[in-house]
Amino acid sequence: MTNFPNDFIWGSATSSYQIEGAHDKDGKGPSIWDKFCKTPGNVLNNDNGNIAIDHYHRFKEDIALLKKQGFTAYRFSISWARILPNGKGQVNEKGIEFYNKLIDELLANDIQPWVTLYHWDLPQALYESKEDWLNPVISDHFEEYATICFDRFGDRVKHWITLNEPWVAAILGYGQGVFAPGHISNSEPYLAAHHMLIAHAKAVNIYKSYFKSQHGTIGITNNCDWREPIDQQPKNIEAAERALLFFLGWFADPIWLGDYPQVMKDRLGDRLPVFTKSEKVLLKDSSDFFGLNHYTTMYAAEQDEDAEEVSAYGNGGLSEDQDVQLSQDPKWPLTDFNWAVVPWGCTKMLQWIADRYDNPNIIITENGCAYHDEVQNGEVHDERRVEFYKSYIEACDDAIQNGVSLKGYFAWSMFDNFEWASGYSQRFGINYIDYDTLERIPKDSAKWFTKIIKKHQEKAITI
Ligand code: PNW
Repeated sequence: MTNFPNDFIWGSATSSYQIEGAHDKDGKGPSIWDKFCKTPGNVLNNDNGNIAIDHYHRFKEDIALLKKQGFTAYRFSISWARILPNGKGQVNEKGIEFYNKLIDELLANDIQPWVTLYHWDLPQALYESKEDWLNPVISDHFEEYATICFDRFGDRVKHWITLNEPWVAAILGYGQGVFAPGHISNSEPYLAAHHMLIAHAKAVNIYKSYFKSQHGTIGITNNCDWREPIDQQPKNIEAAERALLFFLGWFADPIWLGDYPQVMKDRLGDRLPVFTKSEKVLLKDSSDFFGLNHYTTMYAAEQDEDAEEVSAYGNGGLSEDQDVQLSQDPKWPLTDFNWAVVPWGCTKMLQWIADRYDNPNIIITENGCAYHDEVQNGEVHDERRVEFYKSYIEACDDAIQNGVSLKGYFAWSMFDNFEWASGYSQRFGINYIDYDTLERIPKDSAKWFTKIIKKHQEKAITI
């Protein structure tokens, strides 16, 4: 905790479909996740977000908990289909009202809202009319939706995130088919991602052109796990670098450096769309901060032609395009989601971003872990989660010590919630949810955060 600046942002995060419930209340239209969950087998135990943790009705209680636990920032996302049930056209005033109440309640409790516009719940209507991420027209619809949000909420919201993890939406949604809308393809992810980047840039352009007087900041959040070369052979060092470029460079290079990484152009040929000159201009420097979601680390090696295709874990992207073989070190402890706990990978990830993108202001917008918790006498002693957070926050401290401009950290997640294809089987929360009663039970990790935040605030006052 020695190197965190006094104005460091300590927050926790959620997303609309994972917590809100009220899936068809007050005029909300269905999203691609409402639809995806209806097909048996798509989600473990055929769970869905119909009720989730019923945050829609319990948001006041939830904000009281944020306040009590000391958080001064809260990241949540807006459900596009709650604001525009058809994805475009008629605005649903009841949806606006919900987010107005949420934002006002946060501000009344001195908690800064960090608002994500798109956390994967695309209005189903756009999908059905084939105006989803595969169609270039989607960037106009996103711009329209974003404009409504800036216009209606921007007087009070000063921190915007356009897209959450376009890598996941593209690869898991349009490549591997494990997330909505469930497509399997080796070209659609590159097209969908291209349109996501353009949509992001257009929304930022509107914000900078017409909402300057709101004096807010806007950026994008990408996810990336660290790729450590399995040994020091040049071909494996190169493989690890290539994996990072296919993971994060894919989205960050167009924004910070002006175009897709050369290695992606070389390997993908015409499966990788090309930006026009004006799109490049719009994209360049279109993020006020570098939003990063980081969870784990894997070893990378050049794909051995003879080796059997091993995918310990589905986050390699379209690995055949990269020729990278991923693996875990058996010595690394695993979370119950099988993601390895490797804090030094976080330090290296932050350093890599600082080096490649000229030391931008980074905000970790998600970091966390899933463990199978148990309630004992009304308490949840999640020691492993406390250890996880301790070690990753120390890793952040190390990065700052080395000169990385890390400005904020959001824990994923404030609550146990609907963990996408894993349904309710995985618990990422620092607050436990009893899914029978929907009672919120603070875990030891939440109490640990309260102490850390307090300590930090005291330090800031005495200096
Ligand atoms: C993120 N991967 O998802 C999301 O932003 C959250 O909504 C989610 O609950 C959290 O992390 C935990 O999963 C990811 O395969 C999903 O690399 C998959 C991957 C990464 C992040």
